[in-house]
Amino acid sequence: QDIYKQIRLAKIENRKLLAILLDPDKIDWKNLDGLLQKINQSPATHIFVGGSLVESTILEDLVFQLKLKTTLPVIIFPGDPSQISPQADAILFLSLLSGRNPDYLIEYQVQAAPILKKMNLEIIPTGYILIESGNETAVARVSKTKPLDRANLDLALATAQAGEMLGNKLIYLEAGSGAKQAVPLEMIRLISQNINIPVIVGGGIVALSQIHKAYETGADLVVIGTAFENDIHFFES
Ligand code: 1GP
Repeated sequence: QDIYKQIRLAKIENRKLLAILLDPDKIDWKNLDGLLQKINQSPATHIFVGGSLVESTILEDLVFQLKLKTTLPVIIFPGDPSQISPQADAILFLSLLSGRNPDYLIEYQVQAAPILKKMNLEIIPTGYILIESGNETAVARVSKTKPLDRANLDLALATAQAGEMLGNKLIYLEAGSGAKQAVPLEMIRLISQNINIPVIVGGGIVALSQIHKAYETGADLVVIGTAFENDIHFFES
């Protein structure tokens, strides 16, 4: 329960959190040590591991290396129930609330439950909300769901509030990896002001200034994937 407690405490103390998202399919394995060194030097507070289409064996390998060579909590951010590693610290137990595909609302959770029950992973129920981003992202394609209209703030808020009422402990506002447009700042502001649980924001954030704006408007934790994947010096600029 510790990882969630820390996220919750950071929110209460207004300490902002930063996660680097590593997709085992996309990282440069030849330069893994260089990558891990950059992660250790970065301002990241968490590492998320996952992707839309990742094999469990290479996910295990990556989590093993991360636990060996970094001190940051490693949180699984799964694309499907095969992406579970007992070596990680926690898992975001996602429900794709923006979509109406029952597989991502309950079927995969049912498949994952007996596997997770045998492990010691901290489970963090997370309402996952995909926001339209100007391009089709892998999450939308793989989950076969339609993201929420980025202009419809009321619907996004109602979705986040329903997520909180269902008992989720986090709300993740996702534009999708490699999104052309990140989650709108007005949406982050409205949602963070009207729910009590921590808000994660990710997708299409490619500049440090965008990270700060997301924090200022109420994001508690920002996720950076592509920008760091493309440039391991990203946090130094
Ligand atoms: C995707 O929110 C994350 O799930 C990160 O997206 O790769 O665009 O940083 P980016």
